Amino acid sequence: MGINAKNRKTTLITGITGQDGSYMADFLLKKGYRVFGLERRASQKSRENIAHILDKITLVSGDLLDEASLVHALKQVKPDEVYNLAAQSFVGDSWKQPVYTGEVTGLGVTRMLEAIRQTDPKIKFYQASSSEMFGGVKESPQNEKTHFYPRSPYGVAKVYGHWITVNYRESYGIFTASGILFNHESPRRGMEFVTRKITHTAAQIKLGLARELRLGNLDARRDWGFAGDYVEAMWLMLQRDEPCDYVVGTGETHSVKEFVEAAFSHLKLDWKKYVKVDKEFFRPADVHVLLADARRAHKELGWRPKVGFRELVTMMVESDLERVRRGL
Ligand code: NDP
Ligand code: GDR
Repeated sequence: MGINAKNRKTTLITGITGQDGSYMADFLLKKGYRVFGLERRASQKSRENIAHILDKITLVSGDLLDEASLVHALKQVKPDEVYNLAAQSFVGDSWKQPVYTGEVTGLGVTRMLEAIRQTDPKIKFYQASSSEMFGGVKESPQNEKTHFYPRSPYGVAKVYGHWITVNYRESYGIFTASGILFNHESPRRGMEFVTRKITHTAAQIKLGLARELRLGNLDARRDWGFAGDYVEAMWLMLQRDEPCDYVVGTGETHSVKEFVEAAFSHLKLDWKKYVKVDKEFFRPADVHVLLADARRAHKELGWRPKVGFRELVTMMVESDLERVRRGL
């Protein structure tokens, strides 16, 4: 790698056990960083996404609900950069747990920023903001100037997290960047999100282990990219001379139905025979269409997505086919 120990940067990643946290850890290890990950207490650890790098990273205990634990983690790790990727990230559950979602996904950001301010305000901070903040979109495509109109308790909490990130930059001069990322997926995506639910169930159907796939709104449209591409954009935001906020997405939008068609046709299955629309999976208020205008990220970060829609679907279906075959 050619980086001597003195010049090695240190990072603390919250949400390291999740999809993005694990890809970020892979990416920063390749860049030569010392990687620490914040892990919350649980009787059963969820380390599947980081199993392949456990010997290369250090896990420290902490929780976005507990500011003292964050101060303690920062004092222990002494990071140059913090990537705040932890959240209650499932939009559907945010109506069932609205206060909890606000505590973790919203106020959790303030707890981390306060911990940074008190410990070492030179630490650079990345906040995982979301296209869900655009919600009932006011213009299309959406860029950094588009008005927010969140449509879920999750989206509302993310708007708070975004503005408190801007506020700590403006109030205290802390280097904070908010990445407004559109949906990004991968074989490490949680099973409850629609893309993974589709690819995993389609693989089970192909192998005779499931008979149907129950979904909600098939007409919802999303700008879906590959998570492995998006962590690079997060890192690039913290390497700028001046902190700024960026929209990150592919600039293409597809419906849930199109995702289903692509996944089933890759397995040579007729999706219409297996997919059932079920009221249980509709939301009290949905986001109907999202589409990124990521020109600022192209221009200032030199970032562009590498994996396209079809390639992403194929990658996820093939991975799930292999997993289901192995009985996972
Ligand atoms: P995941 O749901 O896969 O990961 C969430 C992570 O947060 C897990 O590691 C989880 O730990 C951790 N976590 C949850 N609650 C707490 C807590 N109270 N204290 C500490 N850690 C906690 O999310 P993604 O990787 O998909 O997303 C990463 C971030 O990006 C999230 O903030 C999400 O809201 C945001 N985002 C995601 C997008 C996407 O399309 N993926 C798009 C835009 C924004 P555990 O393993 O213990 O549950
Ligand atoms: P989203 O992702 O809400 O965009 O949030 P999700 O995959 O959950 O839903 C996308 C769209 O699909 C529709 N849908 C279903 N969704 C789920 N989960 N299950 C179903 O059975 C189903 N049927 C239809 C939904 O109604 C919705 O319109 C993700 C998360 O990663 C957030 O954390 C992140 O901020 C945003 O992406 C950008």
